[in-house]
Amino acid sequence: MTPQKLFTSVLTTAVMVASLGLATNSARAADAPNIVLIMSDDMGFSDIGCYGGEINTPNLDQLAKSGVRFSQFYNTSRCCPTRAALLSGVYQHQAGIGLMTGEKNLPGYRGEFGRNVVSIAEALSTAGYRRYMAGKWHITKHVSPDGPKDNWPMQRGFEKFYGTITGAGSFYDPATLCRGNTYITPVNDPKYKPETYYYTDAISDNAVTFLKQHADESPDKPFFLYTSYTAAHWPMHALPQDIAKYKGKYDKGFTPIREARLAKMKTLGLVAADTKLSPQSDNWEEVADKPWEARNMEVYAAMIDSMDQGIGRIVAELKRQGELDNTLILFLQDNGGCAEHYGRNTPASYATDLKPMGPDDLQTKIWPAMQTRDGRPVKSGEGVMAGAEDTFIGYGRGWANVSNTPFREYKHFAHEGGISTPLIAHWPSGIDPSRNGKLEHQPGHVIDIMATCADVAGGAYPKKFGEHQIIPVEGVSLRPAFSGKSLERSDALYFEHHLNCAIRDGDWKLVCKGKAGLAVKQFDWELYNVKTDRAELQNVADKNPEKVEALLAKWEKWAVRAKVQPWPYKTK
Ligand SMILES: [Ca+2]
Repeated sequence: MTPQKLFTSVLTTAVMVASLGLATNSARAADAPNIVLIMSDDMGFSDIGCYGGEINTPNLDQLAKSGVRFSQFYNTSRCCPTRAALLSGVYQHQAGIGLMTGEKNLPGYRGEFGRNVVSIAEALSTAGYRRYMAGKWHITKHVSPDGPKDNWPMQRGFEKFYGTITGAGSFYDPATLCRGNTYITPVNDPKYKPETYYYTDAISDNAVTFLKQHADESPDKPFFLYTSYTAAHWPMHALPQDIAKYKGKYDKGFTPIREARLAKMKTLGLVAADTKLSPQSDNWEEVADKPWEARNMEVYAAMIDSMDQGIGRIVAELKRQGELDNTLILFLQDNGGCAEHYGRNTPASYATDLKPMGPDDLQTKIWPAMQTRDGRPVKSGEGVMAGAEDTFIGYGRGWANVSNTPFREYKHFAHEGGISTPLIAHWPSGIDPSRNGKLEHQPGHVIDIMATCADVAGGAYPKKFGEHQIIPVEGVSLRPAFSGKSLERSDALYFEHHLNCAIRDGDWKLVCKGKAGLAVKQFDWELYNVKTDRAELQNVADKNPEKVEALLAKWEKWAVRAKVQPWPYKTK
């Protein structure tokens, strides 16, 4: 086609698109689907309604009803490594983020998203996708407003970005808040001026704005939208109207909620009918301040409720544009419920000489925020009722145990409570209606998301990007599972974070909490058949020494290949 003809064709298409209004993408080559990847933060396997929870998540439930839910999908058990594996399609160590964003001077532990990998946004740029991001980034050690910024979203494939460069922070005044490459504050951003600033809403609203702008700017192109919520990571911050919905709901403590969730999970078919609850971590009768502890869970539920409302607004905008049918929406969580103790101790004292902050003043501490913008101290510890901007509380181990019903352990760990996540896949044009509301029981991992995106976008995973050679993707496309077919996985799934290690091979899982200074073989490895014992209650390692040995050998081979070793592992 000559340039003149191409121009005429584009012009004709543009006129056609304009005349048909928003509800068309007929100009798009090969009809590649849009992709909306939504991830939440520090939530347990059974929190949302369609995975057994009592928390009100009608929008996620609706996506599940008209899509497919995966019952054995895995993350890496922590924020940074999950984001590195999710965005690159390789294990997090291979992408340089085996631990968090700290430099350990080892290839797998650089604390920086490597240039030997591409992000999904970079990969999809080669397939003509527009790429937008709203939310938490957290895969670079460089968070200063003065740079370097070469591993920030705009330098790793995204064309528009609103969100935070680092992890946790206040929902009313997030530290490291940026628009594009520029640091902003909730009060000096000319492009977003809500009546009440709340980060979850800000992420949802900016995501919707990016979708609206896309319809105006490039309706002939598919888009990739990465929406990375910080709900429901500590601090427990939520809006009063959302907290009010859960008033009194958790007054009876941990046990009734765990039991109700397990019963619902069995009804939904998410776990086997004979699944038992893992041991309960905390006794409600021994909780000293029950109203305080119940309030923490009310606020946690409200945070998730608010996120679901925002997902509803994103879905509504896709529907309004006529794009919902040809959009692959994926929802998942970055790690299991969090038993960390942050915000649960009362400081000895609070500053009394605080001054109000100006509109351009940045929160200098990421957590806890030192003060509110109007000059009040931020308070922690028992008795401080969570929710408002002058509080900073974590919901604690007892509720994290509830979030991870019926599994053992938490965020950080390779047991099922740490690494299990929902995955909802919704794509009316790409998933047969006969699969609507169905469960998919094949195991999957966040490394599969890149392969899936590349697959549906038409094979957009590059071997070379710029001047950099790109390592092969480790995950497999989930697309066959959308229609009930077998995944083309030839290897096991592997885990390592903070010496917590596991291998999932078929129905077998070998898992441990490792200890620094010991050789890998000296770790206390546990063996489970997760088909019959997903809650990991019957360790059968002693009865199956050959299986343990074989799986351990496989894990060690992977650990060397994937740059997990040598970390603090002894070789002998
Ligand atoms: Ca997290």
